[in-house]
Amino acid sequence: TTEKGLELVNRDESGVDTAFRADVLSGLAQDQKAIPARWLYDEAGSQLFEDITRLGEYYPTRAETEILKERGAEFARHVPPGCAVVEFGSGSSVKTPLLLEAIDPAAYVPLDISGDFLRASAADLATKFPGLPVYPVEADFMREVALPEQVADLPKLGFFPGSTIGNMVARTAVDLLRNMRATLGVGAQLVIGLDLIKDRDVLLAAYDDAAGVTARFNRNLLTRINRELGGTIPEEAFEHQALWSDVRARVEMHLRAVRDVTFTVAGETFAMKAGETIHTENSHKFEERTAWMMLLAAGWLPRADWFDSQQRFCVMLAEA
Ligand code: AVJ
Repeated sequence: TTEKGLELVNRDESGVDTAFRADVLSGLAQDQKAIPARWLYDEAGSQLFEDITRLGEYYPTRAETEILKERGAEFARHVPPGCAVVEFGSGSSVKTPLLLEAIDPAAYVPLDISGDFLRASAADLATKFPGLPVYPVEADFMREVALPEQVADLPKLGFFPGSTIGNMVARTAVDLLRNMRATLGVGAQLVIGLDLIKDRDVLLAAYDDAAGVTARFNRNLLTRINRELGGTIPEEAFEHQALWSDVRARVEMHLRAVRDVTFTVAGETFAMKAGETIHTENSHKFEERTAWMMLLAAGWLPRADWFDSQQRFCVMLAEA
């Protein structure tokens, strides 16, 4: 175990992230090859995702920001005064201030597994809201997290924007929502952003933009594998693919081999036929009623929801 900032990453004697290697090797050994989406976000990948949020085709960030900006006063009416906002993830420099301004909380508690992101965004928030106590917690929020004792007696408001829940299959999403309830406690509220099912061409364009930024984001995973795991994947033999699965209500990202390929990763050999893919990300889309069902299944009672002016995105408020 070595320390990268405060973030604990397990590395072997040659410096390889052992969790990354295990996920890649087991993912490539499957019939339908698949690598968990979290590995898309190395430094280059995180920068490319930032670039994605500014693309004309990528509407979710703008739609959610519109809701947080325009409807803040309405959230505030549902939220008790002097609460602690607990954000699942380090927070974005745009969305988090919008929520904090709207509800004027007594404390802000960002939770993130990456100590580096956590400290950077906590410092940024502390400058923007000089009087607001900020208590960052480095933790895996997929599990129940012990909150700092300074917020023990405050009402809790969970914040989970960005339709990040859409990255998870139903079982994982419900497990997370249940654990959020355990973390926040009975009586807590949750503000959660969800992207909505819409015209297929609009969805696909958001994940396959004309400038090719999403393609670079997806293909960067191959670069990362080659660099960090000593891979020999011929990157030019793979193309970005975004597809809509109607039955699963999700956009899937894949890396598709355009010809037969053989390569090695961490000493193991893999072969793919032309047309075969590596599945790299799911982005589930919701309807109001499927979102309510998911929240109810996890023990959350939906109280209100808000949509952007074009009905592309939804922010829901639920109570534990
Ligand atoms: C950050 C997971 C919400 O699924 O829309 C954007 C990631 N992937 N373009 C999403 C992403 C490709 C994004 N989330």
